[in-house]
Amino acid sequence: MEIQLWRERLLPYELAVHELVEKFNHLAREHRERNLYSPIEQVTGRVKSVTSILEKMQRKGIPFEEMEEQVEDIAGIRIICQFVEDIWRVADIVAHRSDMEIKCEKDYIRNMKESGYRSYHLVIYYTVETLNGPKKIQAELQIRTMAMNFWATIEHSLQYKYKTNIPPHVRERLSKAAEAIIALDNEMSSVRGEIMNAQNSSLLQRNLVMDILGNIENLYRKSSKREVEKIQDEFYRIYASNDLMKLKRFHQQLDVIAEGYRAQAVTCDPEM
Ligand code: 0O2
Repeated sequence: MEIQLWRERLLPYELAVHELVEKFNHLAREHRERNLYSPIEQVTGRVKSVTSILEKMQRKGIPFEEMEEQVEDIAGIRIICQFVEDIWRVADIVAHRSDMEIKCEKDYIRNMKESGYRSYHLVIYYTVETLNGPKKIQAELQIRTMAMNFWATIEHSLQYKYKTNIPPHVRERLSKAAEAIIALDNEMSSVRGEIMNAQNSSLLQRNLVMDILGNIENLYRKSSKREVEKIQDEFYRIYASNDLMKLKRFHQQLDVIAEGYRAQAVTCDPEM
């Protein structure tokens, strides 16, 4: 295939990767905006290189006409989670979406690969809009924990260095490291509840502080400097006390004050 044709062929995959990364990042943002723990920690994506596609087709004896159906990971999205439980939540979210249709799953978590590789893969159908109309393509979602990703990244780079012949003593070390990763993930899962509570509180605190600062900034424009300084001092005092309940109450009170000024501004607006 000529290079120009490759580019044309891969263009919808580039669009799909771009859109999917944005959609999963948006999901994480939506959780945070609602003060909810996000099962998605990080999202990356890539379109498989032409060399890598050719290598896979050669290795699996895939003819050109079947490339798009049989090479399932031309568009690849990697979703990194904190805990193993988050992986199943992400999979569930994908299963319930109307813009992604699951073709198949490859569960290398319950069925670890011989190499020690662990990750949960979903091959999905996803439609992108192109100049020639809608095009349904495949994308591979690799969903894994940070610990699994750490192992896979190192092992992948060793595969490049040694090709298929990773020396037995390195293999053995990798295998031991894979066991340590399982133990680490299990350990983290056992304290997941506590970690999530702590993360939720700090998220809530962050959003409250951002809201409060926004309100104080607005009040600067509409109320007297002395009054705002008093409010600001009160905020610093409550913030320093590290008491989330007090911060919540202060946030509510400030909202009422700010609302009053907004109402005043509306009724006094000469444009009205
Ligand atoms: P890339 O783009 O460099 O990551 P396969 O026969 O395993 O090549 P298959 O059956 O089509 O491929 O799908 P599978 O097994 O789900 O693997 C697809 C991708 O999963 C691989 O892409 C890797 O990213 C990852 N993967 C699978 N097995 C391993 C493993 O043992 N170690 C690591 N580090 N990653 C693995 P590619 O094709 O390698 O390309």
